[in-house]
Amino acid sequence: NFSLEGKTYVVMGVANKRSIAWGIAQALHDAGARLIFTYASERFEKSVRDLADSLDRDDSYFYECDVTDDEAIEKTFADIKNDVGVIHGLAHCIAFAKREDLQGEFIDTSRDGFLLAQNISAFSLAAVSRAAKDLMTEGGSIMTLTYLGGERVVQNYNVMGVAKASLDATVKYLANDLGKHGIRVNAISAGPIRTLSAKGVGDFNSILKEIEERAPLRKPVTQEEVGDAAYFLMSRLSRGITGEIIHVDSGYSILG
Ligand code: 0WD
Repeated sequence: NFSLEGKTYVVMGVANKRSIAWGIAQALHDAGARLIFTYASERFEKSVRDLADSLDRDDSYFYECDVTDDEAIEKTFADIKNDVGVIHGLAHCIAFAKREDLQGEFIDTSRDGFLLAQNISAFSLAAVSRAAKDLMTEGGSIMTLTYLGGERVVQNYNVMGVAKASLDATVKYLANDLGKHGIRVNAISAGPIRTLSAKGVGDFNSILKEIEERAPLRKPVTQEEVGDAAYFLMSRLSRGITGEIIHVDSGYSILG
């Protein structure tokens, strides 16, 4: 059966109703799951709580967790352990790069900008997986969000493309480490979706237009479509899949 009733999932990275993380949260909720939300700073707390309030259940939990801070990660998962005990999965929907590094040429990326993007967008998956592992005593499913710009050059994606390449490799190494504990680790490579983060990418409109004109399905993907794929990855339907990068992108990645 496909229900997530009785299961608990951590969703990291809901910023607002356009966030891909919110599409994932809704899909997991609709399947009966209990949700735990984490947000980067106080600034996002109200919008995350307001969104969660629109779901018809009152056993959600909320924690502030800046993933650049080891102590914050440790504290967040200690608190989760204390408040709910076992978790069954985690959706990592977090990335960041400086706006100036998401336009022009990659070659101009600063050391700081490079390391910041790697830290928040790639290393953080390893850091939160390590902390979450101890709460996944019944096995689990960890997933992250990646993008085609990590596999090949996408104009303006620059430093974030390199961070996504690193994230994709991180998924594989984590899958290898955690498989023996019954924990799977996968990524969804989402097509472009207009979100807060997408605003930072130079000329995002022409990326979307290209999807409408050339992707096999001739339309951009939605948060709901990514959410349903996330639901599949969290459910037992995907129990044989780990270390995989699933493209939910209207088929765009098959084009040359
Ligand atoms: O086209 C797109 N939008 C695509 C996005 C296509 C393919 C992949 N993705 C990826 C992004 O790279 C990212 O990994 O999906 C993920 C989610 O991005 P999003 O939904 O496009 O963007 P947004 O709604 O801005 O969410 C990004 C989150 C925010 O949420 P919270 O509530 O946690 O603040 O990443 C967060 C950001 O604030 N974030 C951090 N979270 C914790 N610690 C940090 C941090 N230091 N920095 C940024």
